[in-house]
This record gives sequence, structure tokens and C-alpha cells, in this order.
Amino acid sequence: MGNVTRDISNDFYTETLVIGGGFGGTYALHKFRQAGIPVKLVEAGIDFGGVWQWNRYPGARVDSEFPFYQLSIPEVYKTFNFKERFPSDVELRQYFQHMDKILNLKKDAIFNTIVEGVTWDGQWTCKTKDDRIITCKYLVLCTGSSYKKNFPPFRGLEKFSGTLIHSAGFPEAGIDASGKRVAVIGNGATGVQIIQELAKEDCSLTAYIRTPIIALPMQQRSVTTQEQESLKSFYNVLLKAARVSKTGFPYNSPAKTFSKTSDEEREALFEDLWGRGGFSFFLSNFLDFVVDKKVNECIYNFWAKKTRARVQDPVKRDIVAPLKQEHLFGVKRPSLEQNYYEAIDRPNVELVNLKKTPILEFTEEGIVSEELRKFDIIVLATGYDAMTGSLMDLQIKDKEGRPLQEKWKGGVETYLGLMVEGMPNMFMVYSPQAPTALSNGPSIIETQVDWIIDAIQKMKTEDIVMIEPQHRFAVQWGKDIQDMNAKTLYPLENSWYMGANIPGKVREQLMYIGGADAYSAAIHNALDGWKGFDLRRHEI
Ligand code: NA7
Repeated sequence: MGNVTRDISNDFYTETLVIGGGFGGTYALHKFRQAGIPVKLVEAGIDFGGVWQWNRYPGARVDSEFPFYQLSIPEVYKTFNFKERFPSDVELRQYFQHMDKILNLKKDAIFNTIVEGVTWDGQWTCKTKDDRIITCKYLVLCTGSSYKKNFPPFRGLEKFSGTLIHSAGFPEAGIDASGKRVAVIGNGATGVQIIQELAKEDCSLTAYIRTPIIALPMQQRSVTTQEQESLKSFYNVLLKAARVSKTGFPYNSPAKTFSKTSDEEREALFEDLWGRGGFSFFLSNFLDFVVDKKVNECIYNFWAKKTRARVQDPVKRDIVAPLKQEHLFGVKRPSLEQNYYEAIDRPNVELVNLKKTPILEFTEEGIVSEELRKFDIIVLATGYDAMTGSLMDLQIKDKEGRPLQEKWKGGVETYLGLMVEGMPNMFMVYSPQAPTALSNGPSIIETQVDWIIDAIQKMKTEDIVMIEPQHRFAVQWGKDIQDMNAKTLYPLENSWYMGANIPGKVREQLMYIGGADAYSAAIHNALDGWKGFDLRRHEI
């Protein structure tokens, strides 16, 4: 048999290749173009939007509040108005379409393109699933934290003959739940939104709950065009304030420490934060809840008191908001809800407490826990192989040919959450060992992308053709994170922050927990004088 010749007509070289077209990718594409650095973007989906392209489940919306969940690109924000304080997936897709229209991003983007195979031989070579080859000098991975779906290894999953659907796999047309028996497994940020939406429909809904989420009142509201227009002259300042804050939300932090406040002062603070809605109760609360169990319990008790009052059914009440604290507050991601606790109280909703009756197997007809329940539709709101899954799927090998999977077998190792040793000129955005999920997405993305562009500009000015992190510095970056983590309560909860939601994944803190402000200072300090980098200059 002769050699099959590859069609090379779609192969190309670009100085910079950006992989992923969500907030990170679109911002990178825009900024690289602005900086005059040639760039192309490839995206697995059909359009820009990242998670908002994939997440079309009933009730999908973001937990980050207006006006902070947008990019600080004046020509885009001046010409777009959101409708709600917490925009829906539909609105977010409209935002991306608008951004594309204003910036003409599609000119440099290729969709329906999955990269699987990335190697280095003096430049990066990326192979696509449909057998194209793209080579580049700089590679920017904007593949997101929540891309690789988690299908837990339930026994017999494949046997189910009804509709089995992951929350990130809903069809554009949605599903018709009317008159159907529907199961939702999981009550993370996604499960909460699906459950509170489906419960209103004429369906019989069963929610399988393992760890009850600590959900906070969203306090959704409409935002008028007039309100936005009058605020727009301050967006520049507000979005900048977001970037230099600890979490990407420039909320107030309480001035006093917990031990210095009276019971009355605490109660007043809690009431105030509760009323503000959004993440205020989480991010403006006594910060020592992350390290001190007593503080954590006090906050939990307030939450439980408020939440239990909303659930009439005593059995359901004890499942979703147990009186005695079983889970720590805020070290596993809290979520925002609109009417979740009223929704689960409805007679068409049944809760299955998986702590008492775990899922044993799936059958053709449904799910067996202590008994078989039959379903027409099963929704897996079971989350993602977060933070590292999308990077591993790229099948990247370092300059010695070692796959990333092997390099990170014993745990993630990055420098500054931006680069990996042995992978020159390759940058990551919204990445592990950066503040990522502990901060507002667009804010931390802008910090990272701007740093990458600064680094490349500096390379060009100084005649440097290649940068890569030094081993010692990368090891230290990870060690500092894990050392800091060990002093907190994060290790005590099974969260995806800790990689604990995927069987076999190394249990370690995947986020930089020192705050986005400290992170920004650290990465800029490293860039100043190239601390921790090996450099290769142009040979003269
Ligand atoms: P999450 O936050 O990972 O939530 C997944 C949910 O699925 C959570 O309630 C899990 O329970 C549950 N789950 C996962 N595996 C199982 C098994 N094997 N059995 C029973 N229940 C299971 O994903 P989301 O999609 O909700 O949110 C992801 C992020 O998107 C979110 O944080 C925001 O950043 C937006 P567990 O808690 O592990 O007991």
C-alpha cells in the first residue's frame, strides 16, 4: 500500500495561535491584533462564547454580576446593554456576537476545529482532528476551566434507554420536559439552576443530591438601558477596580475581624450582605472563614437559619440545609439561586439523599439507589474535569517529547499559572495555579492576557526568541500555593478546586489562593528582569 498524501492546502503558519474562543480567546485575539502581533484563533465550537456556547440548559446564567462580567473594551461596552444583573446564556451569546460585530473577530477565527496533538521542534505544531497542521511561534491556550465533561463512572450508565444528557450538551432547541419523568444528578452551580427551572414545568422531577450546595440568594433584577448609559462613563474605572481587587469584584470587605465584633454587629453585617445578594455574603464576609472553623460555622448557621425557613417539607429541609453544619462554607464553590429552595419544596419534586442511599447502578429504565426510579430524561449536572481536563485533551508534548499528562502525573506544575517548564513560548489563560475560579473570569483573564502580550513585546524589544520557566521557580510556585493551602480549610472539602471530583485525580489546590491583586503583583514582578525564566536570544 502506498503512502496516503495529506491535503496540505489548509495548513498554515501564524506567529500566534490562540486556542479557544471564550472570554480568554476573544480578548487575546483582540489584544494581539491591537499590539500588531499576527494572530489566529481556533475554536472547537460553532461560534465565540466558550462555556456560553456549550451551556444551553434550562435556566443557565452567570453568577458574576453586572457590570463586571464583561471585557473592558470601550468600543464594545459603549455599544452593548445587558438586560439583567446576572445575564442568561442567551444574553451572553448575544454579547459575544456583538463583540464580534464590533471588532470583526471572525476574520481571524476558525470554528469547529479541535486541536489534538501539539509538539515543539523550534516552533509549535498543532494537529487538528480533521488533519490540518497549524504552526506558530507563540501558543496561547484559552481552553477554559470547564470544558471536559465529567461523566462519573456509574455502573450501567450506557444501559439507560431514555435521554441521557450532560448539562453542557443540551441541544439548541432545548428539551421538552412536559409530562416527563426527569432526573437531575448534581446540585452544583449548574444543578441548582436546572432544578429551579425544571421544577416549574409540568414534569415529575427527581434531584439526586450528594453534597447539599450552600446557595445564596441571587437577588436578580433588570438593569435598564438608561441606568447603563448613565453608568458607562465610569465603566473604565469600575472594570479597572475589579482587576486590582482580590476577587475581581470590587466589593467592600468588612473592616473588622470576626473576634473583634459583637453578636449584634455580626448579625447586622450578615443581614446587610444577605440583602445585597450576589456573592456579597461570600466575598465581603469575615475573611477568616477560610481558616477558622468557628467563624465558618457562625456564617453557616446564619445561612442555615435563613434557608431552612424557606423549605416547608422537613425531610427536604434537612437534606438541603442541615441544622448541624456538615459542610464548610465557601471553600467549596457556593452558588447563587433565585427560587431554588421554594422549587424543591414543590410536590412534583422529589429529593434523593445520596449520602443515605447512593446510586448503585443505571438500568435501561432508570436509576437504582435504594430502589429503582424510572425516568424518561436523566440530566448529568455532574460538572467537569475542571482546570486541567481541557489542557490534557490537547495532547501537548514538551520539547523532550514528554506528554503533559506524564509531566503532571504527580500534580500540576506551572510557573505563575502562565507557563510550563519545557514548553517554550506557550502560555495559559484562566489556568491552574492562577486565581481563576476564585475570581471574576473577565478580570483575571485580562490580567493574564495583558501580561502575555507584555512578555512577548519585551521579548521582541530585547531580541529574545524563546522563553521558558526554570524548574526551580516552577516547583517553588506550586509549593507556595500548597503550603498556603495547607493552612486553610480548603483541603477539608471534596471540591473541584482540589481536583477531588474526579476519581484518580491528584488531590491538590488547583487555584492560586492569595488573591488576584497579589497574583498580579507576583507575575509582574517576575517579568521585571525575567526572574525564573530561561531565555534564548537571536544569534548575531
Ligand atoms: P460542580 O460544581 O462540579 O457540581 C457537580 C455536582 O455533581 C455536585 O453536586 C456533585 O456532588 C455532583 N456529582 C458529581 N459526581 C457525582 C457522583 N458520582 N454521584 C453523585 N453526584 C455527583 O459542576 P457544575 O457544573 O455545577 O459547576 C461547575 C462550575 O460552573 C461552577 O462552579 C461555576 O464556576 C460554573 P458533590 O458536591 O461532588 O458531592
